[in-house]
Order: sequence, then C-alpha cells, then structure tokens
Amino acid sequence: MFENLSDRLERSFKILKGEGKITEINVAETLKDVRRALLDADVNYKVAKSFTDTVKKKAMGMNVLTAVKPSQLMVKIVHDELAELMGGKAVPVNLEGRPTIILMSGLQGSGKTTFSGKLANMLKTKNHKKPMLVACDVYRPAAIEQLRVVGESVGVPVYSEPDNKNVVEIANNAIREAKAKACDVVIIDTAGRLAVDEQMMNEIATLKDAVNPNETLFVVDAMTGQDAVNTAKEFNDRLDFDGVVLTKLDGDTRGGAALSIRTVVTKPIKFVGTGEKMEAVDVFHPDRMADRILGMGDIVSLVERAQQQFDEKQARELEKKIMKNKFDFNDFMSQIQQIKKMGNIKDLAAMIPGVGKAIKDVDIDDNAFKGIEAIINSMTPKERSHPEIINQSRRNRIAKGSGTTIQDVNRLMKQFDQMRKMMKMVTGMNNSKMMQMAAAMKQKMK
Ligand SMILES: Nc1nc2c(ncn2[C@@H]2O[C@H](COP(=O)(O)OP(=O)(O)OP(=O)(O)O)[C@@H](O)[C@H]2O)c(=O)[nH]1
Ligand SMILES: [Mg+2]
Repeated sequence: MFENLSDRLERSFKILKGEGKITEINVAETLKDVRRALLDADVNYKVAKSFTDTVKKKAMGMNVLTAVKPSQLMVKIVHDELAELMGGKAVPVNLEGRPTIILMSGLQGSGKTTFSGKLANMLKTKNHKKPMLVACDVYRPAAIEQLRVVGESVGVPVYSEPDNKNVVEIANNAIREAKAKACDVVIIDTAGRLAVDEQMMNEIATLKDAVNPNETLFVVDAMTGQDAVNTAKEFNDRLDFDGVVLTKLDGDTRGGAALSIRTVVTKPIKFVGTGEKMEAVDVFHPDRMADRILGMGDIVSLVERAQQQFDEKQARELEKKIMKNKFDFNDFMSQIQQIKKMGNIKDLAAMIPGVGKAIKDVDIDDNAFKGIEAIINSMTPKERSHPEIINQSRRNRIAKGSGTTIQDVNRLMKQFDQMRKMMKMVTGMNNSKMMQMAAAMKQKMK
C-alpha cells in the first residue's frame, strides 16, 4: 500500500536536491508534483489542494529561518502535514461504561464482522477485557453463524437470537446477559446497509439511540477510494459516529481514503485492517502512517506486532539457534506458519526502514510459500535439520518428490541461506537498539 505515493513523493523531493534554498519557483515545481502524486493516490481534490497550499506557506515561511537542506526541510514539512491531515495524534477507543458498548456500522462487505472479531481479540489479549460479541445482523441467514465462527476462533462468547428480528431487543438482552456474565465490553455487529436505504438507516439510528453506545465505529473498505469518503460522510450525517475503521489496507489500494476521510468527516481513524486473519489489525497512528507513506519505515509498529505474535520463550530458543547458525528447515517451516498468521510478509518487511525499497522487486510475496512447504515436506528429517548436506542429487530427488523443478529447489536453498543471514543480523539487534534507531531517525527529521 502507498508504494506508488511514497515513490512519487521521493522523486518530487529530488527536484530540490542541489538547490541552495527553497524559493518560490523550485517549491512550486515540487508541490505540483506532490499534488499530482496525491491525486493519483486517490486523495480528494480539495484535500490535496489545501494540503499543498499549507505546505507551501510553511516552506516559504521557514526559508529564512533555517539552514538545513531544502529537500530535508520539505520532507519534514510534508511528513508533519501528512500526519496532521490524518488527525495528528492517535485517538484510542473509548472504553468507559459498564459494560462498554461498541456499535459497528458500515456498508455491506466492508468488514464489520471481521473487525468485530479482531477488536474483541485485541481487547481480550492487550487490554485484558472480557468482551462479548452480539449478532444484530438479522437479515443475512448465515450472518449469525459467521459471527459465531469468528467468536470461537478468538475465544469470545457470541450472543444471538436466531428467531428475533428486533435488533433493539436483541441488543438490550445481550447487554443484560453481558452484565450477568461479567463481560465488560459488548461489541454489536450489525447488517451492512446502503445510505440510500432509508429503512435500514433508520434501524441503525434507532439501535444507536436505544443502546447509547460509548463508541460507534464506521467500518469502511479502503479499496473503494473516493466512494469511501462519500459513504463516510453520509453515515456520519446520520449517525454522528465516533471513529473510522479502514479495512483492506493490505489490498491493492492507493490509500487516498486514509488521507481524505479525516478532513471530510472530521472524525478520527482509529483502526486499520490489514488482512483477513484475526491478528491483522493495527491501532491507527497518523505520524507512523506518515512515516510509511514517506518510505521512512515503521519500526515501532513492526516491533509491537512482532512481539504480540511471537511466543517469547520460543523466540529466545530460536534466537539462540540463529546465533549459532543452527537455524534449520524445521525452524523455517514453523516460521512460515508464524508469518502466515501475521499477514502479508511483504507488508511486514516493508515497515523496516530501507527494506521496503530493497525488496520491492524481490520475490517474497505470499505465493512464494506455496511450493516451499511442498519442497520442505519432501526432505528427509536429516536434510531438514542439516541443510548443508543437501547436494545436487538430493535436490533432484526433492524436486521430483515435491512436484516442483530443480530451479524451485535451488531458489529455495538460496532464499533459505539469505534468510539465515538476515535473521542473524536482525536477531543481533535487540528491541532497545531498534527503539534507539527509530528515535535517531525521528531526530534526523527534525
Ligand atoms: N484483505 C482483507 N480482507 C478483509 C479485511 N477485513 C475483512 N476482509 C474480508 O472482507 C470480506 C467481508 O468481510 P465481513 O467482515 O464479512 O464484512 P461485513 O461488513 O460484516 O459484511 P456484511 O455482514 O455482509 O455487511 C471477508 O471476505 C473478509 O475476510 C481486511 O482488512 N483485509
Ligand atoms: Mg457481517
């Protein structure tokens, strides 16, 4: 996501390289490029224009005061303005209320049910809450079952009344049940609706009035681009929601919605969904998102996410093995399972500064795993624990056994080798060092 935008912005700053100072002329040229990059990334026209106007004003004002390189200064100004555009600071979800009541709203297929599960999972594991999911989608026959499966996968109870079509009644009964069971967060999943469907919009407005939620979230598919902004506006006019959840940011989205929604509805983006798995969700941090858009990487969120995923003890054992260069195909296989759980590997790697660009043309997308598992499965236990014995004839046998080609096996052996090296490097760098690096980078920008 945002790959194009970050490349384009970087190129526009290059125009300023070598220039001694920011002048009206060279800044105009850069900003024209920045604006074009934003428009191409599907940012609302008015938002893009006011953005570049503000940047220009700031850049011209700063000219006399500073002695830093113009391109650095511009990166800094654009970075800060991008963060500002997306709300400046992260806004946490409101957890007041006993129980806390959270209501989902949004179009069909936007990701409400999936996000309800992700939120329940996050509140349970990170905030040590005891959530309950409530099925208030009474229209789609399979909706209750879907929520039940989601609830089961994260170990959270699901309240439903299959024969009741009155969502206010269901919600009120659920809240009563939650109190009785000492659940402290009630997450209400609702049916998808179109803003033009008056009856459906009335239903959710009535539901909101009746249960008086602490938090009403509007869930929107980031891939819908400008439509996302318009839908957000229509739902906000009707529901006056508290925050936005941008889903499917892992997809082929140009990301413009993230940049425009906040300005158009003046409600904060609180979460982003980055995959179909229950773990694929992040709290939205405008400044970190700005880092990512500018290709600065996002070490902090990477560390946070990795920490959440990896079992600490298992990680320490693995670390020892890596340091001793004993990392083998058995470990590799279990890493693949971990990575699969974490979501898109390229997305994850792209958060490391410098890596995003380096791997742009490298073949480590999710598809890379398909043949890999087959190949590893065709290895003997000895080969798996002693990869160095895998010579040419063994490679031939493995290729045949796994239904792949010798080239595939060679490629995997090479990737495995590279991975071993990279892991050794990363493991040598502990978290506090990573934090220092992130802080140093921030300092550089100032
Ligand atoms: N790639 C990706 N897919 C997602 C994400 N969130 C949801 N999905 C997928 O989008 C589809 C729709 O998600 P749901 O959670 O069922 O959407 P919904 O809003 O509940 O849909 P309705 O109940 O029909 O209105 C499913 O296939 C999800 O797996 C995300 O962040 N990334
Ligand atoms: Mg649903």
